[in-house]
Amino acid sequence: MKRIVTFGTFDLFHVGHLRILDRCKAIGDFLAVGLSTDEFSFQKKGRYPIYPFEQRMEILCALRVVDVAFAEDSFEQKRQYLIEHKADVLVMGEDWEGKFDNFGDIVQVVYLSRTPSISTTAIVETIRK
Ligand code: C2G
Repeated sequence: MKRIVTFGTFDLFHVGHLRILDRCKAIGDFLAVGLSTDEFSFQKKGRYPIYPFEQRMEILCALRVVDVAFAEDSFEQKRQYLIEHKADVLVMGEDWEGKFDNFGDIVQVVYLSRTPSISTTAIVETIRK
């Protein structure tokens, strides 16, 4: 049972999110997703998500490829999350390339290419116009 863990805000869920989750699941047998809380998202991005945590959680848990999702409150707790969820592999989009290599002592760290030309920020801008 190869356990994959990934993290994200997954706001305004789009195919870029779906594809990386699909690719995470294809690497192993069990996928646990750390979902950024609203507060943590604010710390990361300087704005609150459009969809509140509960709705982002509901969408994630409805996906066939997601086996479990949990709250991600901070970067500082990431090692603890990985241990708690018995991660074998930490997978992140390439925008995080290198940022999580320090967990290489407990998990394999994999960075996957992002889906081009789609992002929550771009969607928000388009809607605003
Ligand atoms: N992603 C992607 N392609 C896109 C957009 C996003 O592959 N077009 C990936 C990101 O690389 C990330 C995941 O989808 O791995 C979730 O993206 P976000 O919700 O933007 O998550 P982020 O803000 O990067 O949070 O501790 C890590 C953070 O919680 C990651």
